[in-house]
Amino acid sequence: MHASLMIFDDENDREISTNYMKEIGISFADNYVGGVWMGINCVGNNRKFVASHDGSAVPFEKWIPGEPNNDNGYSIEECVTYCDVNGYGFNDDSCATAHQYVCQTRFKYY
Ligand SMILES: [Ca+2]
Repeated sequence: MHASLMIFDDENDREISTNYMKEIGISFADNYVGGVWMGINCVGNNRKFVASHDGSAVPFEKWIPGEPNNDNGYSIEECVTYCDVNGYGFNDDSCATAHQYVCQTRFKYY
């Protein structure tokens, strides 16, 4: 199937994908808690966030103001969620946290 966790190609893709996620019932409840995993992380990459499926540059980023913050040093945050905070955006979060997820099967930049 060649599926990976979702990544947004651009702002238009972000808007379309956000509307789709709402349509299929993803609630985005409780701000950071209701975030959805994205196919972006910096595991083993010294805080440089890349596409998790192939390590390539992330085509589009929209971080929540103040993020990524690595939990201000209280824990390690190397994975990324998409949250309904400040008009939707990315948060770096602990990879061990449980979150909803959405996969995509094709990438625009292939
Ligand atoms: Ca964070």
